[in-house]
This record gives sequence, structure tokens and C-alpha cells, in this order.
Amino acid sequence: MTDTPAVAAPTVARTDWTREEIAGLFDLPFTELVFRAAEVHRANHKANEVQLSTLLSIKTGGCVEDCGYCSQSVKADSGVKATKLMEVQQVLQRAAQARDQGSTRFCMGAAWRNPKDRDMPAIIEMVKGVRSMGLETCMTLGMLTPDQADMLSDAGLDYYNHNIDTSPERYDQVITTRTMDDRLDTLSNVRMAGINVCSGGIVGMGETRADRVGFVHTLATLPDHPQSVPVNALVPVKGTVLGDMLADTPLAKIDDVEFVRTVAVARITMPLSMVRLSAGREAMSDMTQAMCFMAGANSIFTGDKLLTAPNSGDDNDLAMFARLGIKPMAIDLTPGQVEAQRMPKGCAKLEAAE
Ligand code: SAM
Ligand code: DTB
Ligand code: SF4
Repeated sequence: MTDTPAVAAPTVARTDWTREEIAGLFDLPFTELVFRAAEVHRANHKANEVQLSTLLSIKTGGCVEDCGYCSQSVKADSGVKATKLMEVQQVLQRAAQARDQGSTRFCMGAAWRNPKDRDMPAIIEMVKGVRSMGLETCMTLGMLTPDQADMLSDAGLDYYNHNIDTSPERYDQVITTRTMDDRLDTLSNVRMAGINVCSGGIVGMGETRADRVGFVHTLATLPDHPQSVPVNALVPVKGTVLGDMLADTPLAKIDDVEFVRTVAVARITMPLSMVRLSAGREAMSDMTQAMCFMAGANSIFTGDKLLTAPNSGDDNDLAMFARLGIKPMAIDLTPGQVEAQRMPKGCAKLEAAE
């Protein structure tokens, strides 16, 4: 027996976690923490199935925000060339390729502070087109107004990705052009529009353990847990504030054990969410990724490119899955079934009114 904090019944998605409880989980002996996370994972998910999502940058670079990690900020001297919004047909072609390679969710990202109203018609065509192929749709376009969130919901968008990225305390050291509250407002607009929320962040930005506690705490105490929680390991890019600041320091790469701990604590505190092992896999061994799957990660981005940074690539991932005995998670791709998996619009509005 241990005198460490008790974990709630695995299927109860508590939103009243305290920072002390979360810090207590991080402090557990490593194998105890991973064991508990694996128990929670097995009680709520198929343990050896991993969901595959594909990313496409539909509008790259030239972003006016100053996120210290991002190669696409105008403030970064990263060599990323700014592009216009891609044509709808080109996006649909890439979605068809992703589907043919076994992906079940197509995530479209734009380097915007927020979409302009004139961008919305093309965005809506993309959502409708990708969805009609039987893929789940995800977009990440920056801040959204309630009206824009409603428009995306009406178009059938399944998920909206909008990361809180770090702890509330550290936020203004990473980004100065918006606040954590701006982020939370958009998450609320998305939730109210009945779109599933995808929100997570980045570890390995030189933050402290206390920041990682604050980061998980913020997600796990939202009114509803995000349905997807991406955990990114910083991809340090030359010419970005953080890439340059951390280069050649011991903080340049997150300690693997601490990364797995973060995944495990996310799994325990948000038992029903999909936890996505996101950016940074290229620099991780199969064994570290295996520990993440053991600790409850059950989704990855496939392909050899994320938005601008390299990703592991399908061949490496197929080989890793074969080594580990992991199967890609299937979804029922018939349009009616994809529809059934989407949160009915107005659910969150009804809950909020209660
Ligand atoms: N512009 C939109 C926004 O910021 O919400 C969408 C795209 S943005 C690139 C999506 C997320 O990618 C960020 O919130 C951040 O968590 C992650 N990201 C960006 N650059 C990264 C890097 N170098 N390493 C790890 N994650 C990164
Ligand atoms: C997320 O949390 N990770 C993805 C997705 N959401 C959009 C993006 C990772 C970007 C990595 C850096 C790049 O490719 O530029
Ligand atoms: Fe812009 Fe998003 Fe990059 Fe921040 S993370 S600079 S908002 S593209």
C-alpha cells in the first residue's frame, strides 16, 4: 500500500481537481503513476488501439501573433514562407489521400490570429467537403467569435483545436499578443456551439513542474473536459524565441520520463478524453512513445509533416505499431455514423442554462 493520493473511480470525469491533487499525481513514483494511468485507460478505452489524425496547413506563416514556440509568427526568423489560404479543391484532394492512408480525422490548420469573415465561405466548403468523404473534421484557425463558431457548427465541424499551451502563470512569458482568458473565451464559444473541443499544449518550453501542474489543472477543470487533449513536445525551431533561447541548454529537450508523466496525469485527470501524442514524436524513441501509449495516449498525427515541422512518417509509424502490437483505431466512416458521433448542437448551451 502507498500513502499517495487516491484516484477517483476511472469513469468519473471530475472537473473539481485541485492543484495539490494533480501535483500529488506528478510526484508519484514513476511506475505507480504509469500503472494507475494504464488502469484508467483500460477502464475507458481499448488499450491497444490508437486513433490516426492527419494535419494539413491550409494557410501557412505570416501570423501576427508572437507565440514564442511558433515558426509561423511574423516575429520568427524561421524561413517559413507565408502562403495564401489553399484552394478548397486542393484541400479535398489531400483529405482523400489521408483517408486512403487509413486516417480517420483530418485536421486543417491556419496561421491566423482569427479568421476574417471573408474567409468563412471557403472554410465552410472545406468542412462540408471533407466530412462528405466520411472523415471526421477538425479545424484550428485561432480565436473564434460565437457567430463564427456557430457557422462552423452548422457546416458540421466535428472538432476545433485551440490550445491553452501552458500554465496561466507562464502564459505571458510565451505569448504577449493575447491572454489565456482570450483562449478560454474561444473554447467556451466552441463548446456552446456544440463542437467537440480539442485543447492541450506544449511541454518542454523550459517550464517548471509547477507549470505542467497548472497546465493540466486548467484543462481538467474546464466546464467539460476537452474531448481531445494534444500533448506536444516542443519542436525547437531556429529563429523562434524559444527555439533560440533553449538551444544548447539542458532544457533543449524535455526529459522523457517527465513527458510520460505529463501524459499519464492527463489520462488520469481526464479519463474519457482522447490524449494525443502530438508534435515532437520525431525526436522520441519508440520506447518513449510505447510508455506514452501505456500511460494512456491513444491518438497520434500521421504523415511526414505536421504543419511546418517534420513528423515521424507513415513508414516509421507502421513499423512502430507492428513492433508494439498496436492497431489503428477504426471509426465507422459511413456518413450517418460520423454524424452520430458528433455532439448534438445546443447540448452545451442547454447544460449551461441549467
Ligand atoms: N494559429 C492557430 C492557433 O494558434 O491556435 C492554429 C495553429 S497553431 C500552429 C496550433 C498549435 O500548434 C499551437 O497552439 C501549439 O500548441 C502547437 N505548436 C506550434 N508550434 C509548435 C512547436 N514548435 N512545437 C510544438 N508545438 C507547436
Ligand atoms: C496541436 O496541438 N498540435 C498540432 C495541431 N494541434 C494543430 C500542431 C503542431 C505543430 C507543430 C509545429 C509545426 O508543424 O509548425
Ligand atoms: Fe500564429 Fe498559431 Fe503560430 Fe501562434 S501558434 S504564431 S497563433 S500560427
